[in-house]
Amino acid sequence: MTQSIHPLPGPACPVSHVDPFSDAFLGDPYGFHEELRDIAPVFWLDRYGVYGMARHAEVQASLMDWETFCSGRGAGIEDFAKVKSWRPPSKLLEVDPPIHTRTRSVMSRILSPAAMRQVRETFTARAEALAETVVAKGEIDAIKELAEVFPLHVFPDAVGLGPEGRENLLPFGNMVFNSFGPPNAIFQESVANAKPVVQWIYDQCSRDRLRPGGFGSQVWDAFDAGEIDADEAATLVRSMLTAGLDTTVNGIANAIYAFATHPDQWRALRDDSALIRQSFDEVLRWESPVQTFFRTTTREVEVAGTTIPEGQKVLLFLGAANRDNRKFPEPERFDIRRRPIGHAAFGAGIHSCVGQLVARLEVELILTALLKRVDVIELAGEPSRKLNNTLRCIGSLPIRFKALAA
Ligand code: OVV
Repeated sequence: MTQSIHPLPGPACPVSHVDPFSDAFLGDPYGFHEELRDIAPVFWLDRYGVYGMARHAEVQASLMDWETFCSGRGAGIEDFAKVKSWRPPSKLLEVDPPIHTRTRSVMSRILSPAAMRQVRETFTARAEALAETVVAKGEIDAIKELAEVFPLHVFPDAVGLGPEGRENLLPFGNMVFNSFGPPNAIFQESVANAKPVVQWIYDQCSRDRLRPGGFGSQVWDAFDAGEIDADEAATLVRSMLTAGLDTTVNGIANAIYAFATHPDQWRALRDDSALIRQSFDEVLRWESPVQTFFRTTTREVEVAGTTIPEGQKVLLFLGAANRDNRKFPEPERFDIRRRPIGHAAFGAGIHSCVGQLVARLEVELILTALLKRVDVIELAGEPSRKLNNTLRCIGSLPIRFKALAA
């Protein structure tokens, strides 16, 4: 319905008039995803003048080929080669090798398996205490009282922030994730909401604000060691504060939503708690918190028969790739026994999520703590959506816990 073959000269691929940043698309993307996957492996989104890919094979291949599909010209819709970034670019997300190789190695060391073992005990105690509280309440808004509470407690503590001002973190992240899309009303509103908090975020990135030994302070240790410069250090701390909260809040929210709407899957998890970790991969596949990222072509490249010129923005639909039946049979089924190897929710290749061990730990511990106490999770009302240009967010999620017999 929204496709036509573009008359030459123009992109040598089918054209879609779909607006992937419209309220309709963001509110319920899955029908649109199917349409985009079915058009062709590569299509042109004429609303924005960008290419798109929504099938798993092409999304995955493009993520892996960082030399052709670069990040240094921005992971959003704007090409940094043509327009100046609205914020100082990330030294992690929005750079290519060789800079990226250096900054990435610092971040992956700080967020390594060994680091997770160090924070695990503290995170566990907080997950247990929170689960105790919310299960005792019985009925909660799982966004405000659970999904936001846990990451906002444990992650800023681990980074080493002070106790004040943490309410600034979510509006800031929400704004940045909106900024990867066009400057639509969703973005504008989030900018208005985040205006008062931007300076606070930047202030937290300096060394004297960060508790010695925390993740943030360890970034500054890499500065001392001469691995990165001071600007890179501050910006890497900013990356933690930008990418580490809204993502995990929605990862937890989507997990609760998935289990509340699939009682058989919660039962399956209760029967076999060894499935906890892999069940989060299925949550990520089924409702990917990060739905899209852009890349920019560094050269003319042929993809599945379509020639994309140099300097083109390409929108990669991670969430659509994760529901591609060419890769995952019956993709709309949430099934924790599936091993969704190769899902694209954390990206792939050199830019694959560097914080994913933190996200995995947080969700594992929350699910473990709930599993001990909860017989049934169910919706206690209609959830509402919160629209974001990049993230799949839930605004409110009324949940009822039926406690296990003591
Ligand atoms: C993956 C991600 C999302 C948002 C911001 C950043 C990274 C950053 O590095 O600033």
